[in-house]
Amino acid sequence: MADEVLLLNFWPSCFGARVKIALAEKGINYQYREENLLQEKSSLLLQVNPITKKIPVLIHNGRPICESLIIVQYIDELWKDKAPLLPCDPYQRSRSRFWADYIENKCYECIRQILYSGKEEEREAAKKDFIDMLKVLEQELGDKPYFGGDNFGFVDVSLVPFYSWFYAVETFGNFGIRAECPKLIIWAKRCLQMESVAKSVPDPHKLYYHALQLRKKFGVE
Ligand code: GS8
Repeated sequence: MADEVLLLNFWPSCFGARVKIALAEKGINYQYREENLLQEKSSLLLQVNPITKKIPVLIHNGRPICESLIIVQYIDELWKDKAPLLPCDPYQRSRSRFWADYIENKCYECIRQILYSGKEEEREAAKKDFIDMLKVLEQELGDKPYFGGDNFGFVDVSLVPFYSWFYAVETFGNFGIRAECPKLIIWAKRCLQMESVAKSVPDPHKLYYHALQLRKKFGVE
């Protein structure tokens, strides 16, 4: 029986983009259902993720999997005929998970504060944290083409969707990111040359207008 795969997502989400990249890397056909989080959540989302009520959710043969990094690992473990996203060596796997966790704990929160915090000092602190975090990641990348070495993998999947937000973050935050971490920018552009990434990440200009709408809603100026 063919696998039934359904992704619940909201188009601006970096978390959903991770799952789309992983599915594309593995060549999995799936159905896509857009959740408009600016309006009411669907009854399906509330049913399949009653705990956090967040997207993305992957529903595989009727069974839901939540949390983007867990979903990406599930995809990697299940569909093994394509190149793995996580390394095989347990130590290298733990390192990949460490960096994905580091990104998870910092990246979105910095972007959220820079774009939407009503307090200037919070926005300024978040800008500094964001640059510091990117520099740490740039150092970890070093001269490798991808975080795991020669092949695109789990840490790349975890981070690259956030690059789409750089344009909005730089414009609304009125600061420059690109000159601070040039190697990371080259890495992001390298990843974007891959079809699986290019077709999965949100468009930076659409994200800018999405952020503009939310800033108006939250009264940030
Ligand atoms: C984050 C998902 C998330 O924040 C993951 O899947 O990796 N750690 C989780 N999803 C947001 C949309 S993206 O900004 C969401 O669903 N928000 C709805 C809500 O908070 O009610």
